[in-house]
Amino acid sequence: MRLKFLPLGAVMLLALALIIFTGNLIADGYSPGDADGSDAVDIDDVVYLIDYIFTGGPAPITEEAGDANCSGDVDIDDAVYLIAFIFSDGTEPCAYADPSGSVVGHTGCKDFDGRSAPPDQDCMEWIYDGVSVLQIIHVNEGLNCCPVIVADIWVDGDTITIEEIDSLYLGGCYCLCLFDVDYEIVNLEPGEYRVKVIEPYVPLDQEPLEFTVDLREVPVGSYCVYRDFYPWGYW
Ligand SMILES: [Ca+2]
Ligand SMILES: [Ca+2]
Repeated sequence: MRLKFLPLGAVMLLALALIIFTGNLIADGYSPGDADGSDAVDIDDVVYLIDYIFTGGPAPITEEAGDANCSGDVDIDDAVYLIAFIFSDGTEPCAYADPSGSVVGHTGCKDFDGRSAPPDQDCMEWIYDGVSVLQIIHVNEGLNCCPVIVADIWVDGDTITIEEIDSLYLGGCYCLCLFDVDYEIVNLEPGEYRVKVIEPYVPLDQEPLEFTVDLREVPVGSYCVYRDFYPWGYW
């Protein structure tokens, strides 16, 4: 009843504020994983997603709310992700765990019979999946020719460092060789990164294999440095 006695301008202002407030809630009011829009991420969201995916139940309140793992679509992986989060202390919806890297494969000592990069090139080729996984191939990595191929890989802010370790200290041979080595870095957010490679057989006065790339704009690419000293360029 009191409202009746408010000046018309004040009433209109109040109404406008309510519209703006409610509009913002509709536009922005979702949380990743809160598929049913209850303001909580819990088992109900898992049930809701399963109902949507398998039995034609109602869709998540927004695509983003249902996409718990931020993969770009809503599927059973989101339900599995939520179950891990709720029951197994898994990662929060759309949060990135700490990035980490590892060696996932490598060639043997190369003989350059038809390979793309000639032996005087020291190259990094990369593919980013747009979400969290960066695959890097170090083409023509110089190492001991009887290697145990390992590397220390760490991500510090926007810098990715790959320190390749010379296995000679583990008992190698008296020769060097070129290899292609595959690395994988997971939980890496899209963004611009400085990639630094520390190579055991590149002297400090030589150009380092180091470059900057914005993975959002260049998810696939390569960067090479010319080398004319052993073990590069010797063929
Ligand atoms: Ca919910
Ligand atoms: Ca998803």
